[in-house]
Amino acid sequence: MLRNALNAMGLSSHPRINLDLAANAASDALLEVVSNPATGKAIAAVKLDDERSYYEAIGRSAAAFKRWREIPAPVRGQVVRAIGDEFRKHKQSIGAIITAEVGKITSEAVGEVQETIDIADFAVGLSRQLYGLTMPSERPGHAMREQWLPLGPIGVISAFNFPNAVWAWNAMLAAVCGDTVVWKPSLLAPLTAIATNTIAQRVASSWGHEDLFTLVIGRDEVVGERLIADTRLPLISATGSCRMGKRVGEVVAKRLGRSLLELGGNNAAIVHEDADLDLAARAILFAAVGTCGQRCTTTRRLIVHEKVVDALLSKLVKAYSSVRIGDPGAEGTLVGPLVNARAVEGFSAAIAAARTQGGTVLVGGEKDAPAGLSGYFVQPAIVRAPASNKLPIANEETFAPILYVFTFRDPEEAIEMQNSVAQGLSSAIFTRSAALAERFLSPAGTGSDCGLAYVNMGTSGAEIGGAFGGEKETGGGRESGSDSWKAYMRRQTCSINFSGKIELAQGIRFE
Ligand code: UN1
Repeated sequence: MLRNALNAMGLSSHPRINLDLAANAASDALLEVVSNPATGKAIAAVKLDDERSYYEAIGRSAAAFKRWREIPAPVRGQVVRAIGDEFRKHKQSIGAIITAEVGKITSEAVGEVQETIDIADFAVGLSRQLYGLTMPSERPGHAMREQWLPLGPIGVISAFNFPNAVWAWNAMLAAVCGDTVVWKPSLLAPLTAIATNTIAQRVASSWGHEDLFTLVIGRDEVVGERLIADTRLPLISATGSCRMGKRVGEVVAKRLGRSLLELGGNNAAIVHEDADLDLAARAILFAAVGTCGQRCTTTRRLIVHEKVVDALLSKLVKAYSSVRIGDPGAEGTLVGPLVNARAVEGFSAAIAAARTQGGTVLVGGEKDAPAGLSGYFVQPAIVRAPASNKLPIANEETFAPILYVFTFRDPEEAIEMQNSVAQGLSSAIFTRSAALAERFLSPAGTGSDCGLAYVNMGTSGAEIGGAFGGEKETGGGRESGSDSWKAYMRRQTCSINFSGKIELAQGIRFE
């Protein structure tokens, strides 16, 4: 499957990928063995960057930036349009690599590539809309405006769980903004990164633009730490854990660079007494177990009105019991494996902690490899908090399918519980009441404290058109749609004196 997908994209003999050496590559420090999470078996070895190749890569990207910024933005948009078309062509093949490498089920893997195509389309339109403002000057015979200029080579750090689309959120916008991109992907998903970057750069090269998209793959000590400290990169956009984001934020701030952080979430859905429970159960199921609970937007906490908690839970437990867990590449599978053994350990440790803290596991919670598979499978779990509503483990983001259930009586209490965690990425409310929904979205900022707030929808599955990201320990950055592009440009305020006289602002006389 992997070989076929690479062949279909003309990548079977890529110098970084070795499909035969997988088994004995572990001893070479500059080779990373990639495993299939569904089988636990090695599927490829990937060549890593060392210090020298890292420096060269950034140098090439910095040189390419100087050429690329001279290309008018709408013409840059045409290159991005061609890149989007190429991803359309290879959607299934890239999806197959994502499935093989991180265990995402086919429809979600292909859906991720669709997200890349969507953001490419968005970026093409944007390439004619990088609008600045004009503003009236207080001085006669003066004009004022602001313009947005290319920023530089941009460093992008991405996580394993969206190994294709998160790069695209950054790279497609950066490209129309006149920036080049240096990408450090997760070491758990280098094959997707190689395929993705090669496809994009192949198109750019065919338009005469070398080194727009550069890949640096390596260990944190060799590549990651250098990248975040590198003053040649004015912006580092990082998606991943809060722990990683704190390190990136600290190092980039020290050199007074810019960082755009999209970090962990501990997302809750509030279900009111008047909610459509069938609709809520369906939405929550996807949000909680989709991608095997490994989205930053996964629903991790349910806050349910005490009058409907039993009814909702019985629907959910039934749905959880019938969800097909298995080979992520097989039709009908809804839940694939976790990404690696460490993730399984994290899952089991959280379930054990929940039990110790008085939680009741209503369904799932076991390690469980389906017949014929030896990978990192678990049964998605629902854990009911004790009557005290206290379950400290629920304050942590365990990157696995565990849904903690709390109850409330008073709608204000529900919002307070929803906002009580350290992260602030995504949130949802299920209700038929316009008043309760609007209260949740209150313009005073007293509702959800998250970057994403949904009504009658699960917490995951954002469209690319909106700005994506969150507050508090989620890092504050916004990627993807809306005006996120501004992060990839520098703003210049221009004042022009055409009066033939010198006039000072604020009425100052200096004669
Ligand atoms: C992530 O998990 O890092 O909203 C990104 C969603 C997807 C993106 C998730 N569009 O669930």
